[in-house]
Amino acid sequence: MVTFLYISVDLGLPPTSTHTPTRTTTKTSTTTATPSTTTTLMSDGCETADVMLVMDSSGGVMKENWYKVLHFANRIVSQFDVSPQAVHIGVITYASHAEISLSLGKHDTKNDVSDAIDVIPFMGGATNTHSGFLMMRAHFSSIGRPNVRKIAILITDGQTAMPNLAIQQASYARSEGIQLYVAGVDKHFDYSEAARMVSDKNRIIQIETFKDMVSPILNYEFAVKEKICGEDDINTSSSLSWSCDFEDDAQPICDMIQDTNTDQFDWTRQSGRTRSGFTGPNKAYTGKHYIYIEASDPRKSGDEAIISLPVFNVEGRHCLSFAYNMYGFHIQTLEIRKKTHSGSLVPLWLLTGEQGKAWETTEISVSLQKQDQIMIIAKRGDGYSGDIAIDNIHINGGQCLGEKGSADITPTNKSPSNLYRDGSGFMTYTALSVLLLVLINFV
Ligand SMILES: [Ca+2]
Ligand SMILES: [Ca+2]
Repeated sequence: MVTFLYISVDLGLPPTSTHTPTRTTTKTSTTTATPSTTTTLMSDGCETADVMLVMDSSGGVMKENWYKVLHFANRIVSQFDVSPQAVHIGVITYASHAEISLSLGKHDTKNDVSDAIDVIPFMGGATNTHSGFLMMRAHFSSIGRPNVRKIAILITDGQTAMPNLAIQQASYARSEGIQLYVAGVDKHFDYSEAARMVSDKNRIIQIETFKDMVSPILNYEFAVKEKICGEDDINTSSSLSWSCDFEDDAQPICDMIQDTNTDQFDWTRQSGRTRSGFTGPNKAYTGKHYIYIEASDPRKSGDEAIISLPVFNVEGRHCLSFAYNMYGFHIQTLEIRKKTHSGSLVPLWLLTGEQGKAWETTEISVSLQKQDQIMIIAKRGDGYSGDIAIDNIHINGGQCLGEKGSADITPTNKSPSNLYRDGSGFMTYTALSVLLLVLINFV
């Protein structure tokens, strides 16, 4: 029997306004104290929230990794106060098509949610991330609680089948007040695509391998929680202002600390180019000196060098920025982690593979508790052409500059209106998807 149901979702129409109720607006409202109706509803806190996990179950993930994805999903759930009054959890699973694996708020306790997640079957098929997003938006719209923060976390290994559609759906989701985060795993994860889905690159969590996702040492679920819930410490920070440009001969690595226990080698201070050709920078980013990992003999694949910033004993939101050079055939990984007072490792940032000949810069939002320490880890790849360098490290109290001014990134290839103008087929496609969703879920 086919029942006709009307879902009041704007499933295809382009947002009418270019201004969307995102965290940027919220921040403005907290500082200027002129909240509009929309912004007051969008609390950055995590006590009450509707959280949807959107999980990629495509063939690329592979069945043997699926249980790791489920385990990771449960580790994320463990970070929230699941109850009827506080946090509701829902799960969308997708591959060629999307399914509601767990209705938002269906279960009242973490244990029940966890049991439901444990038995979600692997799908296999194409990576139609846009279908997952479409279903997520429809689900939020139909049973999301009004006036409650809406959070969607995409867990994917990347390579979306139709990137433009996925980016467009992400943009619609954001315009509907859904705060989107992406946890990307494995080497095929497309960072630049994810960056176009989220409003701020700090909402991307990169995970090197499926194994790391469930590592007993690395706590990616803390990183996810920090990115989502740390937003409520946005107005707390310190007057910390620390930097190191490696120029002082008396204190060549400032007060940074080389690891001597858990890694295989040390960072080297250098001026000019590095020892091997076709890898490493030609000169420092600032001044004459920088530090780098020398990938030549005797280094082996997987060797790590860890250097830490001092313990600053400060609390709240801080911004870490630095320049990095990752040039060479065998470039492996540069990573930033936070070691907490309890010894837990929280991954904050990760970059894998060659990034070009030039120095690049980045800034990372970091939420600090007293005793927390920031670690910089470089891993050597499969050959000598893998020198990784850093320079001009800064950490300051407060938000990152990019965050302060960040607006949602609109899709750059095609604006939604353009897609409509030149793609009548897309309209049909969207309409069909909606009909399909209605039939699959409500009949
Ligand atoms: Ca060392
Ligand atoms: Ca320098």
